[in-house]
Amino acid sequence: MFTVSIIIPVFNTEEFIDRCLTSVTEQTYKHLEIILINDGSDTSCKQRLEDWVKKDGRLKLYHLKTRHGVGYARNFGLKQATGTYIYFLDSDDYIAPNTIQLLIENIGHLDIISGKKQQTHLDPNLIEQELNIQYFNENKFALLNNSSVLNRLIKRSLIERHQLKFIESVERYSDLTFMIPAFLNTTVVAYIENALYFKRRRVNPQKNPALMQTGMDDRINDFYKIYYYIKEHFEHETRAIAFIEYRFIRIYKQAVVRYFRKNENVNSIFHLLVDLAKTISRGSLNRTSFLIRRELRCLKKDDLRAFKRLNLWHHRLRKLKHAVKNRRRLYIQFYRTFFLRLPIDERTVIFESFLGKSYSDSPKYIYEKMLEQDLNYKYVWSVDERKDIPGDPIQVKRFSLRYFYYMAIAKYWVSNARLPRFLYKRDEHIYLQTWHGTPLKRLAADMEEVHMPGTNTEKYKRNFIREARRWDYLISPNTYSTEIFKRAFHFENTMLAYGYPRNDILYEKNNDKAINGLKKTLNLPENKKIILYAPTWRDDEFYEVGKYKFSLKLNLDKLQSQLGDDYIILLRMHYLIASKLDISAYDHFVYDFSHYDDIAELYLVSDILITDYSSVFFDFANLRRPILFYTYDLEKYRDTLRGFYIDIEKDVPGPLLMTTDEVIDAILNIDEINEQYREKYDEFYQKFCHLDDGHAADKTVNQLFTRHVGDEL
Ligand code: C2G
Repeated sequence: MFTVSIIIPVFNTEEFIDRCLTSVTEQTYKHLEIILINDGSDTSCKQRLEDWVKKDGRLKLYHLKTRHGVGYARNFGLKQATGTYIYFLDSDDYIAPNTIQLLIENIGHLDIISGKKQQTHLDPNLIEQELNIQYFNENKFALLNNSSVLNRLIKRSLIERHQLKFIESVERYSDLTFMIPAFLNTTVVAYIENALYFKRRRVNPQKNPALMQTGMDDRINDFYKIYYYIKEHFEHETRAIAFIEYRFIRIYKQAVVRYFRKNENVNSIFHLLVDLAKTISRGSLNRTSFLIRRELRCLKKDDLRAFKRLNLWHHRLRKLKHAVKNRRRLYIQFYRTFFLRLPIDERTVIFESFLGKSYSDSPKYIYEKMLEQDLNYKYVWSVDERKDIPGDPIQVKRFSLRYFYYMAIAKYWVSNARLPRFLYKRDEHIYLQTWHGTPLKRLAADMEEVHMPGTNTEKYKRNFIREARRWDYLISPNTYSTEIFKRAFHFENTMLAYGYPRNDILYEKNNDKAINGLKKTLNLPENKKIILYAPTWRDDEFYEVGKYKFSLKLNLDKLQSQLGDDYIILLRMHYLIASKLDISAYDHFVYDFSHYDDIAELYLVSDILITDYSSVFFDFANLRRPILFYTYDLEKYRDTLRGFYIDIEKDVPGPLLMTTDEVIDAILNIDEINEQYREKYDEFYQKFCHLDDGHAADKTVNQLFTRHVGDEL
C-alpha cells in the first residue's frame, strides 16, 4: 500500500474548505497524508482548519504567519511530505470519491498520471463509465495545456531526483516551473479521464477572486516572469520552448484580445507584450491565425500607434463577423422571396467543390472539359476566397449575396458535396452531384450512429436522404459504389456510372514529362522519392461544428532520421481539419500540402501513398503504385465511429500498420510489399477502378450539356 501525500495550501477559503476536505477525507483510497498549509489566513479560516485536524488524524496542519503565496506554500508542503506519491489540491476545489484510487490503480510503473478537471457547475455525481486511459509520449505537453499541477499523481522520487519546485516570487502560472521539468524528465505520462477534479468557478470574484480572476495586468506581469524563467532554464529543450511560446500565444488570443476591447487597456502591458512577442519563433507564429499573427508581428516592431490601430480593426472585424452571421439569414430571405422569382438562366452553371474550399475534384474536371469543348455557357464558381481558375469564370464568395443570386438563377448546380437545405431547389434546376469518394466508411442511412458534434443520428439521416432526393444526377466511380449509393442515399434518379472525372488526370498525365512538370510547379525536388500521407478526419475529434482536430501520430523525427536521405513527405490533411501542423523543424523533408487545391496532382507526383480510412486509396490505386495503411486507431474507428463496407483487414491492397516503426519498415521494404500484394492489388483494381479510363468528364458533359449548345437557346 502506497501513501499519497495530498498538499493543500489554504488562504481565506473558509466558505469552500469544508467541501474540499470532506471530499479528501472520504476518498475510497485511505492511505493518505493530508498536508494543509495555512498561508496566513485570517482567524476564522484558521479556526476551521484546527477543527478539521481534530476530526481526522491523517491531517497535518502547518501555519505560516504571513501570506507567502501558493508557490511557497506548495514547496513547504513538499518538504513535509513522506508519501510515495504527491497530489496537489486547491482549498476551494474538491475531488470525486474515487479520484485518488483511480489514479493510484492506474499509474503502474509511470511517474505521472493525470486526471480530468471539470467545472463545478457540472453534476459531480459519477456516472458509471468505462475506464478511459490514454498514454502520451512525444505529445505529452498537450496535457499541460491548462498549465496546472492539479489532479496529477506524481511520484515523489521524481520530484526529489530532479529537485522540482515552484517559483515563489510569482503568483500565477508558477505551476509551469514545476510541471515543465517534470514532463521533460519523464517519457510517458498517463491520462485517465475518469479521475475527476472539480475546479470551482468563484461566483463572487469581486469579493473573493480566484487568482486567475484578478487583473489582466498582474496576470501578464506574472506570465512574463515565468516565460523568461522557462526560456532561461530550459534554453535547449525545444519542446519546453515551443510549449511556452504557444502558451503565450494562447493567452494572447483568449484573454488579452478580449481585454483589449477597450483600446486604452493596451497601454499598460504593451511593453511586456512587445518583449514577449520579440522572442517568439517563426514556427510558433505560423501555428496561429492570420489575424493574431499580424498583431504579434506588429508587437515585434514595438510600434504602439500601429498596434492600437490594428487592435481597433481586429475588434471591428469581430463585430462584423457577428453581423455577417445574421446577414446570412437576410440573404436567405432574399433568395427565397426575390431571387427565386427571377427567370432561370438556361446557360448558367454554378460549380462548387468541398464546400467552396478548393478548386478541385470532379466539378473542376467537368468544368475544364466544358471549357475545352468551348460550350456556350456562363460559368460561376462558388469559393471561400478568390482562386486562380482558367477561363476566368465568375467567382462568388460562398454565402455572399451574389452567391445566392447565382444559385437561384443558374440552371445547373454541380457540387461534390451536399448543398445546404436552405437553398430551395426549383423544378427547373438541374442538380448534378458528383460526390467525393468511393465509400469505405459507412454512409448516411447505412450509419448506425453518427458521432459528429451536435448531430442527432436520425435527423442527420433524414436530412441526407431529403438532400439526395434533390440530386437529378449522381456520378458513381464503380459498380460497388453504385449499389451503396442507391441504398445509403435512397437515390432513385439518374446514376452516371462513368468513373470519376477527378481521376481522368491520372490517366492523362501519368508520364514522366507531365510528372516532372508538376514537381517543378510544386517546388519539389526531383531526386527524391515522394511519400504522400493523406489521412481522413475523426468524427469525434473537433473544436467546433465543422472544424475537426488532427494530431499527427507519425513520428517525423524517426521518419526523417531513417528515410531523410532518399524520401520526402507530403502531408495532406483532410479539408475538414482545422488544426495547424508545425513542421518547421523538418525543412526540406516534410511539406505541408493541406491547403493545396487538387489532391489528384499530389497523387501523380507521389511514389507511395500512406492513408488510413480515407477514400483516397481508391483513387490512388488507378496509378497502381504502392499503398500503406497507417491504422493506429483501427478498432475505435471501425467499430465505434463509422463501420466499414469492406473488410479492411482482408481486402485492401496494402498492409495495415500500427506504429511509425512498422511504417518505416514497410517503406524500406516496399519492393517486397509490392510483390506480396500484387494479386490483391489486381483484384482491387478490377473491382474499384474498372470504370475509370480517363474519359469520365467527357461522358458527363455529353450527357448533361451538349444538348444545350446552339443558337436555339
Ligand atoms: N481528401 C483530401 N485529403 C485528405 C483526405 C481526403 O484531399 N487527406 C479528399 C479526397 O479527394 C477524398 C475526399 O477528400 O477522396 C473525401 O475524403 P475522405 O477521407 O474519404 O472522407 P469524407 O470527406 O468523409 O468522404 O464516399 C466517400 C465518403 O463520404 C468519405
